[in-house]
Amino acid sequence: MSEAAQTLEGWYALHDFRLIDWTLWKAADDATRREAREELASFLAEYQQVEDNKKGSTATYSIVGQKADFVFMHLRESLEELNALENAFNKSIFASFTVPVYSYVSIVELSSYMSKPGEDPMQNPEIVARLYPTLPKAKHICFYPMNKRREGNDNWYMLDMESRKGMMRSHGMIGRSYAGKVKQIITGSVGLDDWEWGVTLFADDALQFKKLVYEMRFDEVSARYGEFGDFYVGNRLDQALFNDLLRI
Ligand code: 76R
Repeated sequence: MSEAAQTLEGWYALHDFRLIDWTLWKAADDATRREAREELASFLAEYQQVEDNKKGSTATYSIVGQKADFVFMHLRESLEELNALENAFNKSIFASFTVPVYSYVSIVELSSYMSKPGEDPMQNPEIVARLYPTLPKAKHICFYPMNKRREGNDNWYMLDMESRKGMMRSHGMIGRSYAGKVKQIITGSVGLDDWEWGVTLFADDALQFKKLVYEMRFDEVSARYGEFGDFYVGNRLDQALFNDLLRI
């Protein structure tokens, strides 16, 4: 058996993608729409408070294209909290104008491929900050799930540790060349959802998503072993922009 990579886990993550039923929303009377918006605003304020208290983080983005209209990406301390959050939202008036279209359950993950031997990672504030991140207020988000291939001669999980480390080093070097342009949050989902990882990228310039993902396609770990699900890309929705989106 090959040696499993050690992983560190932080907050649990829920990516909750929704469509808005515009026909229903437009048909609703003004009072219902107002109530729905006020309730939504109080949810967003509550999420902000959790973030201010460093008990989690929530990012809200509109999604471009027909796969969804918006996404909540929630990070919280437990699966129970994530479940409570989605249930509370589902009971809201605004939620009755939305249709859930995709969700992803995972946990913030750092793997040990690049870690320094002998160091206690939890004593390193940079690592702790990456496990419990406040999601960036970047203009754009890009999310997609992925696997590492397990087929024939291309089986990531049969490779020895040294080969995997070498490939992950090369992967990390490409990633680092995008420092300051793209922020990545890798969430692990083996045993939690249908794919092995969720990749969430944040950037102020959406073109950098294309540049980074394209460059990585030529790197062995992605070229040979990467399998990818659907991509979702979007624009940041703060309270005011969410309000604009819902204006009829
Ligand atoms: O954590 C670190 O910074 C160390 C280096 C590193 C690891 C261990 C790293 C760096 N990644 C790691 C792990 Mn990554 N990453 C992806 C994708 O589209 C594709 O081809 C792949 C999707 C992107 C775009 C990306 C970006 N990374 C992983 C893992 C877990 C693998 C495992 O455990 O087997 C996956 C699935 C994955 C996928 N990676 C970086 C980036 C970027 C931008 C960096 C640099 C981060 C930085 O230095 O701040």
